[in-house]
Amino acid sequence: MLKIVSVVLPTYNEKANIEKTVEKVFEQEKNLPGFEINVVIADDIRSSDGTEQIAKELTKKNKRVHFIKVEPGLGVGLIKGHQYALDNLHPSILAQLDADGQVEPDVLVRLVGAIEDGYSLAIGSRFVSGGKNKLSFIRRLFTYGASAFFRIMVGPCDIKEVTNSARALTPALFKKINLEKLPWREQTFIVQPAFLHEAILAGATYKEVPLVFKNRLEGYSKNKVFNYTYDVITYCIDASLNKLGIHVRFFYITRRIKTLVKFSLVGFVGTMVDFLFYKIFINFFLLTPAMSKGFSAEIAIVNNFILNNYWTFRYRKTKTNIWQKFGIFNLVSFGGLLIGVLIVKFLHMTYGDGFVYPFGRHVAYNNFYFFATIPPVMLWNFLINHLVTWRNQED
Ligand SMILES: Nc1nc2c(ncn2[C@@H]2O[C@H](COP(=O)(O)OP(=O)(O)OP(=O)(O)O)[C@@H](O)[C@H]2O)c(=O)[nH]1
Ligand SMILES: [Mg+2]
Repeated sequence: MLKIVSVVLPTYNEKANIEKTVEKVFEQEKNLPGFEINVVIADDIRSSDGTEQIAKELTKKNKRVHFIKVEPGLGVGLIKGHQYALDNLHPSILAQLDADGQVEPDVLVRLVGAIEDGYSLAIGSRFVSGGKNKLSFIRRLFTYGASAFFRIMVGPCDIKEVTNSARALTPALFKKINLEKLPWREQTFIVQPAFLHEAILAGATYKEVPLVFKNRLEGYSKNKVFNYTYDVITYCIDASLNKLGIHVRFFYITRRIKTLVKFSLVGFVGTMVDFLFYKIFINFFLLTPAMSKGFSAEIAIVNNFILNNYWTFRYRKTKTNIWQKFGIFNLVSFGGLLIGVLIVKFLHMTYGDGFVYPFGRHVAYNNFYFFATIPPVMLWNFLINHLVTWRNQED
């Protein structure tokens, strides 16, 4: 009796790649004596490019190709794909690969080999001998950074590759994984490192096998590197809090309030810029604190506009062009600027120019005037930009 290895191929608009990938996966069978390959294509319901039609044709031509339609998200594709295989195909090994031809399917032979050697989890890796990462500099930096951060914060230290999907595992291990804790329904690639983490908590014995990752054959990337970075950082913090016995669902919460977190970070950077110029205007141009605050606040406004437009609210669809947005941003931020100037003016008039001497250092009063403006101005800025400048106008 041949043993079955099921290979899940998650797809989201992969019409140009799916046929070729399936063909290449089946080609591996000759190098897997004793095994029969079954493919499960888990196509995202948002796929609109005809992937479904091509995949369905493939299922007609080959009974060992299976097709399911799944809710949005890479994690949903992978998990539902494995669940389908377990329910319908009696697999001895569960495997998964990208469907875009980036990874040569011959990695399947090495993944299956590791499971045959007794490991319960095999990880395709660009970082072991024979592995290669042929992506752009930014992508390589991300892969490396994510891996380092994951190993330090979450561990184990000896896993080198945490952010790709080429893996194989035993059904027994899959069933032990706590899907309640795994954020597999989130629309992000975080399922890649998170799945590893949960598998290890479930007692996985693992081995990395070499993998060459090149640029995708056709189609476009669904990987949003900046969002993914954010998710990796918050997931790792969450996991290390868990290790300390603190269960606050940090990952989920920070995902829900992501816009606010980004906006606050921009606000923080803007405040540094504001403060820097405030001090320059006071100390080098000898302007009054209130006037310095007026100029420095305007510089910070430009800084914040650029960061918010190209980062915080990048994916918002608005009907206004960039100059209109900049105009509105300035107009509403002017409220914040005015609040800041008035607070500084009031405090300066009340307390004048003086110094305090904490720890033997002298600190000018005008520093405190500046910091007193931060909370009210931030509150004003967030509310007004949330409600006006970047209001979603998709309809
Ligand atoms: N079902 C499903 N599949 C997805 C989703 N996002 C990505 N995929 C598939 O998962 C695989 C990996 O996605 P890619 O967009 O190639 O991500 P990547 O390989 O990190 O990025 P590139 O290097 O630019 O290709 C591909 O086969 C995609 O079609 C999704 O939301 N749902
Ligand atoms: Mg890809």
